[in-house]
Order: sequence, then structure tokens, then C-alpha cells
Amino acid sequence: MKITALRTAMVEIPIEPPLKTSIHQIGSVGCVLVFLDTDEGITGEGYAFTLSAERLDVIDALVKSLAHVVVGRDPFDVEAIWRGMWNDIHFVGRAGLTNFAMAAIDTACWDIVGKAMDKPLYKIFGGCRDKIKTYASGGLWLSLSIDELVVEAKGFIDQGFRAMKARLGKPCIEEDVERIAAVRAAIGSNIDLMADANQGLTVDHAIRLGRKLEAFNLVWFEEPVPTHDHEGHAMIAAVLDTPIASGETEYTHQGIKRMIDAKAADILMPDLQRMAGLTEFRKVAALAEAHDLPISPHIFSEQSLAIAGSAPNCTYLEYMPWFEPLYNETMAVEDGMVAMPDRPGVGFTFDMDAVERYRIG
Ligand code: SMN
Ligand code: MG
Repeated sequence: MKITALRTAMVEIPIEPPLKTSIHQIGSVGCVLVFLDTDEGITGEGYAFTLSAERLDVIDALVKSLAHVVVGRDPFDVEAIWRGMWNDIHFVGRAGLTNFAMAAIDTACWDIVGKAMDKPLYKIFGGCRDKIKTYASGGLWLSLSIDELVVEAKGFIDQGFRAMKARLGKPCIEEDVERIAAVRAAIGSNIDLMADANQGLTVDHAIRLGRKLEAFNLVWFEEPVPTHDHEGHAMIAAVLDTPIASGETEYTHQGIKRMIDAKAADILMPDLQRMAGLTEFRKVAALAEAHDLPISPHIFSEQSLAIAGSAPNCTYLEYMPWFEPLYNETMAVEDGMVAMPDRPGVGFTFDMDAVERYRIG
């Protein structure tokens, strides 16, 4: 089998109403969709994305710059293709948008493998579960009032969720505490609650806030301080009882390994495009497992099911609905769980009418 062509399409999906975290203002997500055609009529799909559509053309150019490494190759040689891309990008950098481009191509290669074998990827990787706990992540933003938080939190339960993530990072500690208290009171003690500060705090602030949040039994306190500050993360993790989750902006196993070595987090959150694809993500899941650390993949909900269904140490899937409009298939949530797709490959295919509707550039 041979890859015969690499095609891309740029799309922008609006997020309405626009939302805020401690460091982001998000009004849309822009994606570069990647299609790898083969001489056997199978097409593999992957994507890279950014917040808004700024710099999307840069990602598109980087993806296309890797075509010469993949076209003509057997898609089953995923390791060789990954290594070929890794060497090709070396001079411009092995972290950043280069990884995003690699991830989209690597995921599309695995999608071809699954479709050719007529098996879902989690089974090919070695299945360990057929459903996983998930948490609602598309809400409880910093831009919402307390009344809006309460309505949204109850809405998630009505939709079948048994866990949800709120955002932290108001300038005043008491305000964050009041918001988490309101959500906890609205959902009761049997629903899992996470909180994410998106790197927006200082170590002192995070410790003082974290101590007050211990009362609300959070599943985790995510990214309290900037990602590079592994020592700061470690101090917070050592002081608080609440587990610290982090890692969504680290690149490849090198970044995650540095976090593990620094004891920066109790739960690791690799991101598919910063891992440069499923090939590396699988190794990172195993690296975490070798250190008895749980993982919870960062966004890329649909693609990360391949990891969630095959990595024994994966505890939670992030349910981020932003990309749903692009797919023919949906992830159904039932009693707080998402089922692994029984369809071949990644198990989610782009709806070409939707692609046309959101297409830009
Ligand atoms: C997040 C931040 C930015 C984009 C997507 C998601 C957030 C998360 O940190 O963990 O969901
Ligand atoms: Mg986060």
C-alpha cells in the first residue's frame, strides 16, 4: 500500500458566545484538515488546530512541507514516517507548530492503518476498555456569571455527564472560591468536579487558592502556573492534597519526561498535536504508566479515544465539543461514559458538507 497524495483544507468554526480563560479569549477555532490518499482507495484523516484562524496558513504550509516525506510511503510504516518527519523538521524546531503538522499527518497514517485492517485503533493498539469516564469541558468559563455557571453545570448533568471542569483565575481568590462553591452546591457531592487555572496564577496565589478549594473535593487542580515552571508545579503539588494535573502545552516525551522528573504533576495531560501524533502519544502513555502516573488526554477528544481505549493508566477523557460540527459521527455520553468507536481507524470522519460550510482561505 502506498500514500499517493496529501491534501489539506482550512476551516474556521465559530464559538458562540466567545469565551474566556485566565489567559485566552476564544471566538473560534481554526483547523487544518489533512487527507492522505492511497493507491487502495482508502483516505486517512487528521487535523491540527489553533485558537481563531490566525497563523492557520502557517500550519497549512508546514503540513504541505512534509508531503515529500510521506507521499510514496507505505502508511503501515508509521514509525519510519514519524522519524522521517522528525528529521525533516529538525532545523526549524522540534516543538511548536512543526509538531502540530506532524501530528495531523501521523494521525492520518494511523487512520489508514485502521481502515485497511477494518479495526478501530484502540483495538489495534491493544484494547483495555470499551468505554471511559468523560468530563464536560466545553463550559464553566471565566466569562460566565455565577448564575450562568449554575445553569450550565445542571445542564451538563441533564446531558448525561457525571463530571465537569470549571475555569479558575479571577484576580481575587474569594471570587474563584465563591464560583467553585456555587458549582459544587448545584451539582452535589456525587458529581466529579475539576478546575483549570490555565497557567494564570503565581505559586503563592495557587497555594492559597488551592488550600481553600480543598473543601470542594476537586478531582484535580489543573495548570496552576505557567507550564515551564516545573519547580513551581512541584511545590504546589507537594503542599496540596488535591492532585495537580498538567502537561497540555508540553511537547513530545521530552517535555513530559522533564515534568515527571521534576514531580510537577500527579496527573499528566498530553495533547495529541503537541505529542506530534498518536505514535509518540502511545509512548508517552507508557512512560507515564512506568512512573505509576495517570493520564488524561488534552482535547482532541475523538482522536484520543484510541489512547483512552488502550492505555490502562488513562483515567478520564476530556469532552470538548468544539470540533463536533466537522464530523459525520458523534461521541455519545451515557451515564458519564463515552463508548470507544466500533468503526475502523480513528472512527470519526469529516463531513464534507460541513467542511465546505466552514472552509476559509
Ligand atoms: C484549554 C485551553 C485552551 C484551549 C483548549 C482547552 C483548557 C483545557 O486548558 O484543558 O480544556
Ligand atoms: Mg487545561
